[in-house]
Amino acid sequence: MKCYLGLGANLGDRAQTMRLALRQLAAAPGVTVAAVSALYETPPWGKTDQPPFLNAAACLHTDLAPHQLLRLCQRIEQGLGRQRHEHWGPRPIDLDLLHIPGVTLSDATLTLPHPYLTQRAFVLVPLADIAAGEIIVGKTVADWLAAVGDRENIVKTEEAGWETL
Ligand code: A4P
Ligand code: MG
Repeated sequence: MKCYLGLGANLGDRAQTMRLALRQLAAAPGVTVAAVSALYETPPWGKTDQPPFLNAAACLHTDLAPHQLLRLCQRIEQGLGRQRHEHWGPRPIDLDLLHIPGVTLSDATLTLPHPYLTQRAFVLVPLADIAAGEIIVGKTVADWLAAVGDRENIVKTEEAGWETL
């Protein structure tokens, strides 16, 4: 199964923590990191009185079921210092399952596609690097991106080779 993952960070050494998260995913049994976007500096969305984020997207190939992959991501978040849960608040790392082609579900722990995905430039800009033609909720990522506001505030960083695992 293919899964598109969103990565975000706005505390600590953001790029390094995101790199470590990708490495840990790549090292996990049954997970391959197939593609990684550029790294983007993005203004905080939702709760705006917090530091700016770095955001990226990755494409994973995995044998894990969606909930197993979610639990793996949560273990990696915790290992990298994710602590208090403040909804939409600051965090050293956030790993979100954005989309698994062919899978639509919503239960107590997992909603796919990720809620707000189609409204968030900080998700769509990196996702378009690796999945512009992927259809999510009836439209391509490129089409959702063309329709979303505040794209101009999403700035590609010069972290050359940041995704080198
Ligand atoms: N959950 C349900 N569906 C999913 C999914 N598809 N992927 C549940 C991951 N988790 C999912 O998430 C809370 C619960 O969501 C989990 O227990 C899981 O079972 P969390 O990561 O613990 O908490 P959170 O991140 O504060 O909440 P939430 O709703 O996931 O927030 P978001 O949507 O991740 O937004 N601005 C910028 N520029 N960049 C950002 O990355 N991120 C946020 C957080 C706000 N503003 C931002 C950014
Ligand atoms: Mg989250």
